[in-house]
Amino acid sequence: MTDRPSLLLLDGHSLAYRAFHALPIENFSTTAGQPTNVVYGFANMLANVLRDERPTHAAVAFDVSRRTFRAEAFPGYKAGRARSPEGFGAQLPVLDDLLAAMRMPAVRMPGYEADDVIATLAAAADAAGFRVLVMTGDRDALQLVGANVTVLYFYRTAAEMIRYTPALVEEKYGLTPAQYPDFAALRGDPSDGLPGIPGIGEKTAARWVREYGSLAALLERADEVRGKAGERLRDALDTVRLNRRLTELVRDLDLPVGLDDLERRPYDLPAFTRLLDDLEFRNASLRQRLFAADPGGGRPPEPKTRLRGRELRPGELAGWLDSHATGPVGLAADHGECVRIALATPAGFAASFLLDALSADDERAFAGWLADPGRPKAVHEVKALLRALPEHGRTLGGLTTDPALAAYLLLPGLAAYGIADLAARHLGRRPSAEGAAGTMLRAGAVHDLAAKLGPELAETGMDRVMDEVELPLAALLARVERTGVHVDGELLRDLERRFAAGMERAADEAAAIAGRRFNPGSTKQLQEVLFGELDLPRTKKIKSGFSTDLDALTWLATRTDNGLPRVLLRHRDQARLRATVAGLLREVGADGRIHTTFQQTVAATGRLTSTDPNLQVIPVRTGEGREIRRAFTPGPGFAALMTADYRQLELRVMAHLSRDPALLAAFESGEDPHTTVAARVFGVPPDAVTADQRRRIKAMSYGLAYGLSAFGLAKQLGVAVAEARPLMDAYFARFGGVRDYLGRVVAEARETGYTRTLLGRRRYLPHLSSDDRRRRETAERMALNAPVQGSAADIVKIAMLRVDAALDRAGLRSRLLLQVHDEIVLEVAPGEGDRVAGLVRAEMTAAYPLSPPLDAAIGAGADWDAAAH
Ligand code: DCT
Ligand code: MG
Repeated sequence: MTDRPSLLLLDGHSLAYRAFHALPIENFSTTAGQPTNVVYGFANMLANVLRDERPTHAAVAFDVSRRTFRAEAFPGYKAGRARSPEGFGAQLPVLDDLLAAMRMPAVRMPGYEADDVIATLAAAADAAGFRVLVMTGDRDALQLVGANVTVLYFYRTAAEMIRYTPALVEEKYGLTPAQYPDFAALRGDPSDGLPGIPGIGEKTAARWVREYGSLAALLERADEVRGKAGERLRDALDTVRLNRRLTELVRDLDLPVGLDDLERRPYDLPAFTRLLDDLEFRNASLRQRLFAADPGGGRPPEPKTRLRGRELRPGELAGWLDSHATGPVGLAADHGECVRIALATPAGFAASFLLDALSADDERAFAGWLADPGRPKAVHEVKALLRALPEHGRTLGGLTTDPALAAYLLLPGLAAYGIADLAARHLGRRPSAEGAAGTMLRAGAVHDLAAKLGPELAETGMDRVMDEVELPLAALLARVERTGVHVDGELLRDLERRFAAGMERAADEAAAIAGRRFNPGSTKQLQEVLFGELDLPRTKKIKSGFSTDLDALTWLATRTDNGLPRVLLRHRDQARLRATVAGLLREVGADGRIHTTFQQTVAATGRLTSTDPNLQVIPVRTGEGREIRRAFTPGPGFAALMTADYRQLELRVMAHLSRDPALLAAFESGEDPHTTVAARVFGVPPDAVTADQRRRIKAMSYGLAYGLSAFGLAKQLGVAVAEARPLMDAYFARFGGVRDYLGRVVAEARETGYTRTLLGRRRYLPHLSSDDRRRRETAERMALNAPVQGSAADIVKIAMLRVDAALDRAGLRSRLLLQVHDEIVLEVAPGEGDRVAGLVRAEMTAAYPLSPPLDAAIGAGADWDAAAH
C-alpha cells in the first residue's frame, strides 16, 4: 500500500452499454416494470472495481449529447450510431441517483465527450502525483496511458478487462501511447464513423507510425512512401488530417470540478439503501459489495451513537445487567458456530458475550433477565433467536418489538430487512463489522431502530397488528419450525426416482420427434431444435433468441400440430416436480422431520411464505401434488394429520369489503356461493350449474379481484377474449357492487398512497400516480389485490394464534405443523381428534367478525393428502 492518492475515472456511457448488453433486459425489472439491467450491471462493475482498486478519489464522466466539437468539425462523427436501445435511456437518470447516493461526482461538459473529461482529469491528477485508473470500453483512451495512468479496457463485459500499461500498449500495437491517436487517425474508426484509408489496415497504419515516429512526420514525408499504399495515403491526406483532430483527446477543459471534489466521501446511506430497495436489488452479494465500498463504512460512529461497549469476561454479566439493563435494551444475536449476544442500552452502553461461555452466576442472571416480562427488550429477527433459545434452556419475556417486523409493516416489499440494511435506511449508518464489536453495533442499531420505528407504527395505527399479530406469531412460528413435520423418506425417494424416470421418458420422446437427442433443459438447444431444425412458429423475442419458457411452450403447443411442445411441457413439469421432491429430501433432519423456515417479511401482501423448503411449490390441485403430500405423515406418538382451510376466504372478504348485496345474498342462501354466483351470471338455476361453469366463475371472481382485464381473464379461463368479455359484463351486471368497490379501492389508494387490510396493514403503491401507463396499471392491479389478499393473510395469522392458544388452554398435545396457502396443518395426538377438530373450527370461524361469516373445512387422515377434504 502506498500513501499516494489514486483516482478512478469511469466512462459512464460505455459502462452502461456494456451492462445493457451483458444482462438480458427481460430478466431485470422491478415489479412496477422499470427495467434495471443497466443499473444492476453498472453497480456490479462499480462495486468490483472499487473493491479491487480502493481508489481514494473517483468520478464518472458522461457524454452530454451528440453535439460536440468533433461532430461540428466532421458531421459524420458518430452519426451512424443506432439510437439507444429500448429501455436504456430510462435508466440513465437512475445511474445519476445511484452516484449521487454514493456521493460520487458525475461529470459532464457540454460540447465535449466523456473521454475529454477523463483526459482532463487524468492529466491533472497525473501532474498532482496521483495514480490514475481509467475504466472504459473506448480504445481512444489508450493515448492517456503513462507511468502513472493505467487504462482498464473491457471489450465485452467488465469481466474481460485488459490492464493497459505503457508496456502493454507497446506490446499490442508496437506503439507508444502518445502515438496511439496518430495510429487511430490513419486506421479510422468505423464505430465513430471515421473513415480509414481504403486498402490500409491496422498493421500498415501501425508500421508507418512506428517507422516515421509520428503522423506529422509521415505526412511531411508522404511522398517517400512507396507503392500502391503510398498512393492511397496521398489520396487520403485530408481525411487523415481531419481524423487526427478528432482522435486527440482534450486535456485542458475548464471543468466544474477539481481533484479535491473527487475525493471519495461516505455514502448518503438512507438514500442509497432506499434506492437499492426501490430497484428491488435483492442479491445479497451485490448489496454486500456495494455497502463494503462505502468509504464511510469504517468511520467511527457519530458521538450520539457511539457505544461504550466491551466484550464481557466471565463473571461480569450479572453486574452489567444490574447497572445498565434497566431501560429498554436492544438485543442482537449472531447465530454462528456459537450464539453471540450483544446488548445495548438507551444510555449507549453495550456488552457482548458468547451464550455458551457464561459463568454460573452470569447464566442465572442472564436467564432471569431474558425471561423477565418486566425488563423490556427489542430483538431483531426475533424468530431466529426464539428458535435457538430452547437449545440453551432459556425463554424470552418482555419482548417489545422486532425492528424487522416493524419495518416490514411500515413498508412491506423492501428488498432486505437485515439489521445493517435497516440501520442504513433509517439511521444512516451500517453496522456490518465482524466479531464482537459488530454485534454490539448491531445491538445499538436494534435499540435505536426500535425507538424510531415504534412511534411511526403507532402513528399509522399498525402497532396493534404488531402487538397482536406479528410479534406473537413470530414466537408461534419459532415453535412450529422447531417442531417440524414428519415425512416418509422412503416414499419421497421413490417419488424422486419416478419423476426422474418421467423426465427421461419425455426426453426420449422429444428425441424421437426431433430426430436427435438433445437436452430439453437447455434453452440454447431448445431454440436450435424448435426454431432452427423444426422451424416452428416464433415465440417472444428474448436476448438469446426466441423464448422457450413455460408461456412460450404453452402458446406453441396451441399453434402447431407438432407434438414436441407438449412433450417438452411434460418434461418441464416432471423436472419441476423432481426438483420439488429433491428440495424436500435435502431438508429432512436427523429426526426424520422437515423444519421449514417461515418468512414473515417477504410477501408484500402480508402472507407468510416459507423457505428451505418452500412449501408453496408443492402443487395444490394436481395428482402429483397429492402424491407428494402423501409423504407427510404423523410422527411417532401422533395419530393423524389434520388440515383446516377456510372455505372461499377471499370471496367472503370481497363480499365483506364490497357489501355487494347480491354477493352477500349468495352467502346467506347457505348454498355453495360459487355455484350461486355462477347461476346468476349464466342465468340458470343453481342445480343446473356444471362443475366447469362453477370453476370458471370462481376463476372470474378471483381474477377480477386480481385486476384481470378481459384479456387476462380469457387467458386464465382458456377462452377467447370475445367469450370472456360478455361473461365479465354479465358478472358486473349482477354484482355491480363488486365493480364499484374495486373502483373505490384504486381511487382511495391513489389518494392516500396506500391500501389497507381489515387490520390496517398497509401497502404503499406510489406508482398509482405514475405517468408511465405500464407502471400505473401494474400498481392498480396490486391495489385491487392487496386488501383482499392482505385481509385473508391477517385472518389466517389470527386463526393460527387462536388455534395454538386454544390447544394450549385445553391442555391438548396436538400441535400446529405448517401453514401454507390458506391451509393450516396440525399433528393430532391419539384420542384428541374430535376435540381438536371442534376447537379448530371454532377458533378459525371466530378469528374475525366477518359478514358473511368465516367458514372452515376440516379433515384428518393418515397423511397430509388423506387429511384433505
Ligand atoms: N384462487 C384463485 N383463482 C382460482 C382459484 C383459486 O386465485 N381460479 C385462489 C383464491 C382462493 C384460493 O386460491 C383457494 O382456492 P379454492 O379453495 O379453490 O377457492 P375457494 O373459494 O375456497 O373455492 P372452493 O369452495 O371450491 O374451495
Ligand atoms: Mg377452498
